[in-house]
Amino acid sequence: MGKKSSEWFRRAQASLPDGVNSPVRAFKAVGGEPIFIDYAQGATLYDVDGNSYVDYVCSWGALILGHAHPDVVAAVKQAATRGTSYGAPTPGEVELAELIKAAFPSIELVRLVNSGTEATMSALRVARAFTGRKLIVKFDGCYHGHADSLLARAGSGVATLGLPDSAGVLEEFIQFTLTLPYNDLAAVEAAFRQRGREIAAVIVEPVAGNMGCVPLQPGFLEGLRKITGQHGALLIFDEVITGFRIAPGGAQERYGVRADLTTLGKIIGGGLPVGAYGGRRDIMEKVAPLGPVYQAGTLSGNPVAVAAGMAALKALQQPGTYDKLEALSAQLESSLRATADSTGAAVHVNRIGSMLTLFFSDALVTDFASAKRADTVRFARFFHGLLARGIYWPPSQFEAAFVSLAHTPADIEKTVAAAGAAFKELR
Ligand code: KE4
Repeated sequence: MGKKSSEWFRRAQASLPDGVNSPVRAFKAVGGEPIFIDYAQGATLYDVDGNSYVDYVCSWGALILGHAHPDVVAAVKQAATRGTSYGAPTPGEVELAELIKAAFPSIELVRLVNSGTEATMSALRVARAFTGRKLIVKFDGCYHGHADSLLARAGSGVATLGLPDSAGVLEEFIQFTLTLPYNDLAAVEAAFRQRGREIAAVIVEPVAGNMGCVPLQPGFLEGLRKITGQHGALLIFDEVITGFRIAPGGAQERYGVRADLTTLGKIIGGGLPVGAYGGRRDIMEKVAPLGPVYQAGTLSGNPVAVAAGMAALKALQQPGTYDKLEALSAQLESSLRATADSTGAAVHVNRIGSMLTLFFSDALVTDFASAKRADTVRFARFFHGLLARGIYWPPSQFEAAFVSLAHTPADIEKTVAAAGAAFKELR
């Protein structure tokens, strides 16, 4: 821990809850104090003590191009000179909406907001208004932002009336949230058999990133699509992480299953605050002022954020972008597996595209229950072993690591060498 970082952390704790503006940044899951970042460039972070790190957090997935991408910086600079916010419609937000629709054929109408939380909260409201039903199904271990009705998790196995996962979330707020085991289609079928007519929507991370990276079993998305269709419930894909990450059109493009509503965030803002929710026109026409579902935002579609998002999405359209990400990510996965094997470390790597998690578990991780069996103490020691060697891995076993287009094979080699040394320290 650098001296200046410690000083900043102390000072931050006097003004911010535990010195951070989002809990996962505080290193609570791995111990120690967070490092304070001075600046970043490409795949590298520089902390206030002058240390540098290969970054695999990438602003929790937002920075698929890497930090301070020249196109994004130029677009932000140019937009800012024209004013930072008008609270009135602008051509840029229309163009960003069109870029999103071009990648997601299931999105006929879209509303820009300022975060993934706003996107999912609004999508649920629209789903309830459209169907006239109350119940929402989510999956244990999936995180969809911090809206009250989504801060719920299974109390036990099958369909469960949510138990608050956060103080201040009243049971009344989540009594209409059913939480099911991820990847368990039988549990979904049972819930719909029991209460199908009350279920407004199923919301799912089509590749989970928030229990660590956990892909869905083959057929699960198709099963959700079928069951929701049969019962008149909506299928909501929370693609805040996967959108433009695992393919330009996210999981819907990669797996060929269309959602009724899709939520987006992170990458579409190019590192600035942009979220979005959208989908079928007949559903989205419920949104004010066209329809009766109220949702608003002072800075929604903000011209500077939209300029960053458009620059990022346009940069991603370069030919070979996703092939390059796949090659880098595959190299990281295979080298980490080989190094773990050679040092006898009991780890499992789950990877989809350029999102991956290294679980300290000798068993497959296919849902939250199996993810929670990972050895978080060893993960914490591994995390610090990497950090001390200039690698900034996500500070939680239950988060995904991200590869960006700014990472190089040399970065991957440095990472794998550091991982090998860190694994050895665990012996
Ligand atoms: P935001 O409100 O943080 O922009 O988005 C919420 C959200 C919604 N859906 C998914 C699938 C998400 O992953 C997120 C946010 N992800 C977390 C960590 N994976 C953001 C990091 C943080 O909370 O600080």
